[in-house]
Amino acid sequence: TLHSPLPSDFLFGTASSSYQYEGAYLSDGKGLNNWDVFSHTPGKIIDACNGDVAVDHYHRYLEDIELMDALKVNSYRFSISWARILPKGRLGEVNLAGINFYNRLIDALLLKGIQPFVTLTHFDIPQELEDRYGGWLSPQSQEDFAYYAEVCFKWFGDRVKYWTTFNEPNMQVSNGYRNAKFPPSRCSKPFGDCIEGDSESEPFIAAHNVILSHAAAVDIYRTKYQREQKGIIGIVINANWYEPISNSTADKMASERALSFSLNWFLDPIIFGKYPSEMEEILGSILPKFSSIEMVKLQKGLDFIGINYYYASYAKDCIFSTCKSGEGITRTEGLYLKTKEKNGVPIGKPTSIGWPIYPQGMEKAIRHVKDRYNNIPMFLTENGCGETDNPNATLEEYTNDVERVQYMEGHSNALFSAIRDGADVRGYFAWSFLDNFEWEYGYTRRFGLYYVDYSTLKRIPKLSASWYKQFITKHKTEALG
Ligand code: GCO
Repeated sequence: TLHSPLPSDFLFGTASSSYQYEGAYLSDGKGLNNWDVFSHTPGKIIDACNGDVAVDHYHRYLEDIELMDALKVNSYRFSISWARILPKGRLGEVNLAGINFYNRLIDALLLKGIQPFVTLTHFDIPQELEDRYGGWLSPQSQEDFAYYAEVCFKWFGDRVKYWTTFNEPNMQVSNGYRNAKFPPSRCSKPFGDCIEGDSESEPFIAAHNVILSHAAAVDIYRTKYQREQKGIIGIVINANWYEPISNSTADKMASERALSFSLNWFLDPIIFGKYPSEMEEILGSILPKFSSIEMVKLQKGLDFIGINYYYASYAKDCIFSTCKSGEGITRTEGLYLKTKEKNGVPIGKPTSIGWPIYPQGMEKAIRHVKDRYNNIPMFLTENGCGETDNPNATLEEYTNDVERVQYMEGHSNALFSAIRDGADVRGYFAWSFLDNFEWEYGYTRRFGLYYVDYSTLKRIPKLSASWYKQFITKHKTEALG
């Protein structure tokens, strides 16, 4: 077998987010956030559950860090709940009880040699910002995000060396403003009982404000904190892959458009100061423009890219051939048809939630980012296998997650080959440490290396937890030896 290609300072971690894990939704002065309000709205979450308790990480973080230590991880990716720190978004005082929770979490991690890898916003924002000015639809969000980011740098930056501004903004704005699967539940095409937006431009307006918010936070970090605190700052994008459905030029272009309308949408402006040309051509005046002042702000860029990869789809051209219905086909989505199969054959074996297993897609996504963005440092910030919860399963069936082990094996091999090929990937985070609240799917989808019994909140290791521990041990030993 080949020697481990991983550098000795490689980060092996697990990933989580505040709303999906913490619970304690009204504790210690936290304000309501958009997910609290959304998940309490009937009809939004399929099992009618919410994150009020979630996996109670807020109270059980010490136990959870013990379990992480047992896994031998050397990093933990989590997000900060903005509404815990600034209950009203910007106005009002910093909530010291919220600050103290993250101080205790960070200190306890560092005591075990586990590096905090911190997301500033993983979908949840103070509800007050939605109510006051419509959240990301307003340019005011930029100032408020920058203010919040600075509070975090100031309080935590002495110990946090890895920052990311946003998690998967590409999913966030599509789900929040196009198909109403996420708050603020707006849509540009009819979908369930969404609040119909005034135009199809909303996802692009929200994205524009997110990109400039990222830039504002990076600017503050660079000018006031980075020299002293010596950390790095980036953004996390969903990088699910698109294979052209045929060798035709039209279908190859369709897969490139699919990437432009998801991943490059955010990374191109941050790195090159402009939107992808395919987006400009197709969207015309729907796509906001960067003013010259904004272009200057964008020049701060980022230090690394975080990639979340789960699965791949096929992309079929919808410009030169007709697409009757399906995801991706409208002008604002990029004019390609997204399918999971070709002639009835799936691109990869689907897990029980229907996501095809296709590790080559991860390798290709890494290569795409490497080539397009000049081999910038990358972290694989999420990768994992989701299963539909079967309430009749025995504990033995829950914990014997052979499919998840195979998934992780396949994807770690894809990661190694990308690294051998020269990609500068510096860490891997399994999604997820524990089973948790899976957004609009509530508790019906499980991604954890640890099974969570939601009636007792007990955490029980699955086979994948012991696999991951062995995997980490093996690579750490090889890197040293
Ligand atoms: C994200 C993801 C996670 C999900 C995971 C499984 O945005 O980072 O949506 O929060 O839980 O991707 O779907």
